[in-house]
Amino acid sequence: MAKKVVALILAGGQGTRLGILTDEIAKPAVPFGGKYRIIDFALSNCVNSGIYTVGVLTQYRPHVLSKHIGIGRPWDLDRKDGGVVILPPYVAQDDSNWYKGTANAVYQNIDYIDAYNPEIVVVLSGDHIYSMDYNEMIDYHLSKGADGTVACMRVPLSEAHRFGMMVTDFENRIVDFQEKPEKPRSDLASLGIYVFNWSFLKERLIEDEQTPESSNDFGKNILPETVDRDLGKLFAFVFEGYWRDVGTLQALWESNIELTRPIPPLNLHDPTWRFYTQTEEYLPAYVGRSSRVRNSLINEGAEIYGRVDSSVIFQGVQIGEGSVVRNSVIMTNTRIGKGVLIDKAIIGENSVINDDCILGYGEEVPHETHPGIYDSGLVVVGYDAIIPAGIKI
Ligand code: ADQ
Ligand code: ADP
Repeated sequence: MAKKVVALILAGGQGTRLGILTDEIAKPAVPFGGKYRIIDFALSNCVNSGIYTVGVLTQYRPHVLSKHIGIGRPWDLDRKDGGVVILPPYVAQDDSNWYKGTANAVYQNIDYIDAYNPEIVVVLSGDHIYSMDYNEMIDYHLSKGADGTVACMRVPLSEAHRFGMMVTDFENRIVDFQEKPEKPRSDLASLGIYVFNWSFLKERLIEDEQTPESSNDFGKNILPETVDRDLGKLFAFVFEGYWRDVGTLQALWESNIELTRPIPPLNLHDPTWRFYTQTEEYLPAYVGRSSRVRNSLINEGAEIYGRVDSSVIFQGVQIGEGSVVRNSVIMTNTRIGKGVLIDKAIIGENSVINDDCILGYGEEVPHETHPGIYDSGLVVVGYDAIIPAGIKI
């Protein structure tokens, strides 16, 4: 890559819609795919794209995230020149008001960025699962002579209220941008992945901070203002690869279970596009004599004596004899006793599910056991939970 690029990963979001899974940790630190955490995907995309200067902008409960990223060794980001840096907010008042919005988070770190004097800054969200070569987007951005470029995808109109929605002209220039509109004017949704010329962005951020009524957010302020007041040229880059927003429990569950298909839409085995993570050492996984395992991801340290089907089994998970785990995500070090039935559930790390429990929403779970607490059709057990023997959820 000819141009000097700095990547900024926005990793401060609280992710209220992930409920109990984000009570203690920021959304980008939520475990995913058997051994990863969500932020591993953005970090790996950076290094695979040859971007080795990465700032991670934190806010809400950054402890697990900081520990996970450490000095960045698994991603080859433990470097003297560049590398990965965790950027906490400057003024610590309470748990959620340190940064105002995403643009303020970048504004607060202008000095960090300036120190590298980059031509281009890539702003990424730390809570998406995707595989993307940012060079393609940067090349497109340069070829358009853009000030900023927004990655986008077509979505069903019923989903538009969750996204920044844009209208483009014949050459893909953005002529209208609305953040989470009730009445969308197109089906082109922003993926929250931005490429900016740094000189342009810096000027916009400084101006935005001087606007008292602004919430200092890319989607709510920077992008629509740039378009409405014609302050610069923004282009849309249509992305056609794998991209998932795992911001709801249902979406998190689905993208995990997708990995168990014979040909998964996201290929973790692509030797040219590996995803890296920081993990502890575990013993080899052991699959016992009475077990039956199919279409599943089984990670190191797992011990399986029961039946596992279409599930993601994280490291160090134990599944006892006579237990059945289907269509479920069982996170690190969870212990499942004997005779347990789990179908369509997410079980958080370090949980204990004692003998003869029945959890889940799947076909194998008898109907009368559904309390109907969550209409998402999914049972979610938080981290460190202990479910007493014989409980039905
Ligand atoms: P949302 O994801 O709803 O929409 P937001 O909640 O601002 O927007 O989160 C964006 C990213 O920034 C997330 O990774 C979040 O963790 C992080 N974040 C939020 N506030 C932060 C802060 N103060 N400091 C650091 N990080 C912070 C955005 C765009 C939409 C787009 C969708 C795509 O605003 O236009 O369609 O992403 O998912
Ligand atoms: P937000 O405030 O971020 O929109 P919500 O609390 O409304 O988040 O939750 C979003 C979705 O997740 C809802 O459909 C809700 O029913 C579901 N949900 C929330 N917590 C749980 C949980 N513990 N188990 C299963 N589904 C849940």
